Amino acid sequence: MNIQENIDHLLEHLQADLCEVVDSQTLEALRLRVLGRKGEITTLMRVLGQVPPEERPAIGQLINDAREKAAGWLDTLAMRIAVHERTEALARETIDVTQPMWERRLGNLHPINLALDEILDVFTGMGFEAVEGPEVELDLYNFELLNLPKNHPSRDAQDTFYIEENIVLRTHTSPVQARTMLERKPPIRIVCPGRVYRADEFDATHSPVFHQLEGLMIDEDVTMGDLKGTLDAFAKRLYDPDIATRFRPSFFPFTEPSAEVDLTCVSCRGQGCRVCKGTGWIEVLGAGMVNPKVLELCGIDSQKYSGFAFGMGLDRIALLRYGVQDLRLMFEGDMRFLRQFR
Ligand code: 2U9
Repeated sequence: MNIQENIDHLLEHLQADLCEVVDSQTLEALRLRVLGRKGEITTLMRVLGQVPPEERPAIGQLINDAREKAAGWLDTLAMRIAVHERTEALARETIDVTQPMWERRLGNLHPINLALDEILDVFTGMGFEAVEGPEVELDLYNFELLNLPKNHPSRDAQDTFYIEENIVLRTHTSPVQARTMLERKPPIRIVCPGRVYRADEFDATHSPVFHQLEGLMIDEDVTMGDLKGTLDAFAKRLYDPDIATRFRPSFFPFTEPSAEVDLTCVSCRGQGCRVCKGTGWIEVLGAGMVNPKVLELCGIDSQKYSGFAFGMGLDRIALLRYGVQDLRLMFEGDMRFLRQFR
């Protein structure tokens, strides 16, 4: 084969191979095979040394022409492939802004805290301040100052968890009020939410750990009428203006007189239903005028000041609010249950 034939063959071969190229990588391999340092055209140039000197310029020109032709073809195809690859990449990277977002795993408040927040809103709106205190409490604050001396029969009813002889898990949030009375001077207007403990059975309506919110107001001339008005306004603001309150006589060592407080059944509006066992009323609160003995024990002059106090179980209110039948669901931490309260 003479050199011209070699060149023709090389170019034909290259044309055929260029037809098969689909991406920039294969094209780059082909460019190296033909134009690279050890490529086909460079190899041809080396043959030039064996050619008689008078023929060299012409043959050199042939090889140069072939190189330029090959380079031109390779460059043209390189440009086309680059455009094609860019178009494909853009199509692949297109974002469909109408696609739904990934679900964001945000947490939510526990139903008891949701109920508490609503209740706190009502009381803070009436000028009460929320105050918290320790869950591990001295016997003194949990019992003694609240007119529950040692061996008082009411202590048995509270099934206390003892840590030590004089240290208990608080059985109510009342010690927070006792501490506040010892620390501050009247007027006092506070609500005390928190976790409390009693050695109770764990069933659909009882738990050894539960939640209370208690309130205390102390000033000159505070009366049972103020208590009734406050709880009535509370019930109407929390639920609805047609919810009423009903006081029934009761007994607590820390209040005198004492009352159990019913609200119009929020489920049937007083018509009678399963929730209120047909009575039209639900028992939600306990309340009373602070026993003067408790005022004195907590350093407040019972001649000058009087006060009212009340207490409610937040768990029961949350159950009623969300139509949950079993208290245990509130404490099991089952995410399928808890995620419903968003
Ligand atoms: C002080 C003085 C008085 C707080 C009160 C109640 C009535 C009451 C219950 C409601 C449902 C407990 O969770 S429950 O079982 N509470 O009936 N609590 S008066 O009286 C106080 C508190 C502190 C210094």
